[in-house]
Amino acid sequence: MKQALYNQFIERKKSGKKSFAVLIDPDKVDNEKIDQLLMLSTEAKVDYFFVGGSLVISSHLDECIQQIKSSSNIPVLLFPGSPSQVSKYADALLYLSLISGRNPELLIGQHVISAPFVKKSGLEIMPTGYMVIDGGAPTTVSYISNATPIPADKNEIAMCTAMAGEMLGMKLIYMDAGSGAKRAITEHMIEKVARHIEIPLIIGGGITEPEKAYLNCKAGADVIVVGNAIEKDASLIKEISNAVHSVPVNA
Ligand code: 1GP
Repeated sequence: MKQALYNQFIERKKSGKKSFAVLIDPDKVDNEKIDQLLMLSTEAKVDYFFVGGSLVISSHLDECIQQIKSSSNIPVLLFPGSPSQVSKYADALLYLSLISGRNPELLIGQHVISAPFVKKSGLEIMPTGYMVIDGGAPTTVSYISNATPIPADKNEIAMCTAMAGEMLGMKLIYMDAGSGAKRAITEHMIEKVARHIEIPLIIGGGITEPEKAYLNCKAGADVIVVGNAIEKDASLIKEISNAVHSVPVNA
């Protein structure tokens, strides 16, 4: 199995380097917008593109990724809302299991159905324990997943869920307050989880300011994901990227 990008995640974690991922939802961007995001992201030294969304109604996932790959070297990781969002043009797949929920379909059911197709894609597979944290309002992910999010102040539940995910063999933990969350995940929760796992920790959902991204990293996040805020104001790419990359390596 391919492991190049995951090895990079591990190397970066070991050296204390924080990463910034721009989330692109193919439903929300046209060709012109993709070009603008590519230009700004390259300039700002963005580390990864995450591509996907809870719905992805349109059928231009492949074209969207091809466009990104044709003019940028930034790795593209699929962040799929469903098994239909697998594209061989990406570099890797965040192979999500919703470990914070109790919906068997999203823990293992859909994986079983799509396994031959996913394997055939040739993508680098990154087993990811996906945890939805209450962000103050129902988000698309909480509705679609039909699973109760972890309450925002239940740090111990988040910690134990992430620990269980790691011991079950997950290679990454992704804690998500959901796209456009009213409240991003607290630093307390991030700190608690980060202290109890060794695998890289991805944090996203409702991050709208560089300061918040910085504090999240200081609390233990290894990768910060921002989508919604950037769709509204693309100049944030540079500001958030600078903030994430300015975190001291021993933080
Ligand atoms: C959502 O974590 C991502 O799944 C990013 O959230 O769109 O709120 O930045 P935002």
